[in-house]
Amino acid sequence: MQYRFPDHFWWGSASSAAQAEGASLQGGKAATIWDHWFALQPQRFHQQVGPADTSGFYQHYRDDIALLRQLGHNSFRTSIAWARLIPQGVGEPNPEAVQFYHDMIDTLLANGIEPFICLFHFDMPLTMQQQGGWENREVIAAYADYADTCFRLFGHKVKHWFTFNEPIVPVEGGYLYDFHYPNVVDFRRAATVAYHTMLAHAAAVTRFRTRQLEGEIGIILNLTPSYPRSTHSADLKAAHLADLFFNRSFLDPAVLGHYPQDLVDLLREYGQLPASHPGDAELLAAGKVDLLGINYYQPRRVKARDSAVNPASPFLPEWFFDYYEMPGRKMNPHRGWEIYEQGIYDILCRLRDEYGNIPSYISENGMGVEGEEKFRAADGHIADSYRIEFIREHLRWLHQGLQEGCQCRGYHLWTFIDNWSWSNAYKNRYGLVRLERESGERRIKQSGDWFAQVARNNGF
Ligand code: BGP
Repeated sequence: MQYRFPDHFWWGSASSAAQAEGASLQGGKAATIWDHWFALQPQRFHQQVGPADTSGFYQHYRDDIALLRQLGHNSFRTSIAWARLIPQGVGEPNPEAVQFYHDMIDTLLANGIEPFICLFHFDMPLTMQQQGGWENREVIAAYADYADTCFRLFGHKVKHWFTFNEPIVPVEGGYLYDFHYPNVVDFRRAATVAYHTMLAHAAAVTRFRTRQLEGEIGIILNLTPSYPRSTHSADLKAAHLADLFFNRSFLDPAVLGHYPQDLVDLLREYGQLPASHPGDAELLAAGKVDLLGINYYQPRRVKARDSAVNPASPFLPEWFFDYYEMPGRKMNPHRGWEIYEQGIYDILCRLRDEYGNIPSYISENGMGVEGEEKFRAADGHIADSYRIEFIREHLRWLHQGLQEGCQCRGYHLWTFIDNWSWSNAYKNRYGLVRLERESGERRIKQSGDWFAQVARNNGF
């Protein structure tokens, strides 16, 4: 075997409550911002398919977990829905939800699959959003109580916890670029949301540690290596600033326990710094993670801006760089994203060299394909050899990182079954398993068989 992975390497996939469970207003669950936004503006969702229309994990979790086992998984990440567990955001947990999450976790464990549980995957309870969401500092305490409830209820079974999935995405989507509710475009409010999210993260980590549970706690960040067009100083500066906004704004507080000084200075200079309170720095310092999840899809290629900024335009990170389409870059023809496998290795080496070689794992990586039914073979299964190649090439670079001393403990694919994805709904299929939306039938794709073999052999 050419690529052998370390013993106990985590092989699996990731999913999220809002994208898989369905039963969006059943079992005592209250609405999230997704239910609300869909009711307000269904036309903003691909083919007007909303958050109720999932693969139905809430009902089918037993069969789906049996499938995970067939796919060779020894670990699986999903999230708990805050609005299911504590429907009004604060208060006593909903007994039906407690039962469901216990059953789900127990079923995973009984199948030899380690549950990796994330506490927040873009699904803000509507009641919390109506109180200002992450702009309101009081939501921090509500979230910390919710997190603590999860640790109390499930902490003796779950050993891998994550406070947030891609915390920058609700900031970008909700407060900068208009692709999540509440569709605000205002950098200072975005910065406040980002800051409060990290305070909430740190508060949850503190609560976890107070309980002295066996296990570890981390955060999942979507890291996008920023590559400059050239080595000219203006391009290097552009890449440095893009990295500061999109990576280090979360990576530094999560791993080092404080914000990068140059980010703080820059935001202060432009009047965009969020308000802080005494004690915040100490809280953030206590929130350093044990483990970092890395979601990697594509890099960010940037160059110095071609034209001066119009100072009347809203302040955005793009005041400091332009995007750059590198000639000859490899594209995913079915999703419009660049494929750059070495990015995974570059991230791991950076964590080794600049972030104390913090233990990490790849918490998401995957290939979205629009119109995937055109790859259906005569016998009806999806012959997705492109996905096999995508995964294999990323694993090669991950393996190279391991050879060079990086501490990467696993690889989770996005995702195990085609799922509903935010405003893209079912536009891009990512699964190892095909979901037939009409019948609900599940059918393992070619990549699923291949992945199972890799996981069982611990290499390829
Ligand atoms: C990540 C999210 C996932 C999933 C994935 C694919 O950012 O953590 O929840 O949505 O992206 O995204 P899309 O379906 O939009 O291609």
